[in-house]
Amino acid sequence: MLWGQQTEIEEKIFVDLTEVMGRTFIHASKIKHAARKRKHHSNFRTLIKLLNNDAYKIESSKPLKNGKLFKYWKNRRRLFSKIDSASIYMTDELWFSVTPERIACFLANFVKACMPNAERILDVFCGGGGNTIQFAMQFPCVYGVDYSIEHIYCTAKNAQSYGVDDRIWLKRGSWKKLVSKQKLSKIKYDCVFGSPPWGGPEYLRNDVYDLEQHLKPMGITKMLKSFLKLSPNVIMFLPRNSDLNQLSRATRKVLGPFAKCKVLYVKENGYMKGIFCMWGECFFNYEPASTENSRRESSEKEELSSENEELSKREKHESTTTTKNNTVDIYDVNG
Ligand code: MGP
Repeated sequence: MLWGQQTEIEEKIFVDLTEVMGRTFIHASKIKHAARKRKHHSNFRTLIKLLNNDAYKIESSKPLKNGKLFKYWKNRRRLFSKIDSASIYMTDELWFSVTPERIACFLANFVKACMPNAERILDVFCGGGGNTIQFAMQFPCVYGVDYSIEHIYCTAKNAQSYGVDDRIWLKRGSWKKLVSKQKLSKIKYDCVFGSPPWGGPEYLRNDVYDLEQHLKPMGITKMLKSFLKLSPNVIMFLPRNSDLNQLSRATRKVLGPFAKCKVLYVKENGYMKGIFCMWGECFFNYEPASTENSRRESSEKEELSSENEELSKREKHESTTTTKNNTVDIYDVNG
């Protein structure tokens, strides 16, 4: 076959593939072009405005006007380490909901270790791209979905700043609708991840977070069911005070009486930030505990009980619900 012919065929395959994905997702590096092409749609007109105004760009040295966000702004370098050196874009909501970079990086590395041959990851609530970007550092195709066009815009811009926009495809849409209309099922995802809205910083108002009532856009049972429609390997980032009994019940209801959910408690700088809940054989079979890790884990557990009585109560509660199956681990992303 002549070189010219071969190129033509390869190009055709590439065009066909991008058309299939183009109908559902837009490539993060071509967001401007995609917005112009679809300008008859109001969401894309908004996107054009955001792009033209360079909206939501953070000036790292300028404190935010909204005083309630001050504590998040103070920790801005933990959210995006490039915030001083590159352009980072955030809405008010993203300040409190974006996954801090080290935590997102830890998760992406963990998933890579569990699934070294994985290629396609779906990030269901991509927000400002905290997780999407770190997944894209490890995997060739990362798909990000969000109900907000502003979030899609922020993810694309932040991904450009991290140099991974060529590995990211984005889609705006309500998760409920996308799942019920089977809009995402054409692609075979190796893993589906979601860090859903917890209801804002008030999520800590009650000692125990109700995963059926307060998680958006649906309770944990429905959410798990919807994720599993797209992949057998599912991960969610949930509040540190999540009701683990509800987690167990949801797991059994959706996957059967002997199903397991692995829970990783994640700390950053010694502070508990949230839990990663994992469903899927590959996450159970992964054996992270070198002797040093085990020692660190147990000393962290001790530190926890002396630090905070409520947390220590939850630890006991965890033991009864999940450590039976050796499925609760604690990691401090700072090592
Ligand atoms: P936090 O508990 O509001 O902050 O969020 P912090 O610094 O632990 O506050 P303190 O009051 O304990 O001092 C901790 C982390 O949880 C954030 O960095 C986000 O990654 C995550 N997070 C918080 N909220 C309110 C949400 C949310 O609504 N959705 C998602 N997906 N993540 C959230």
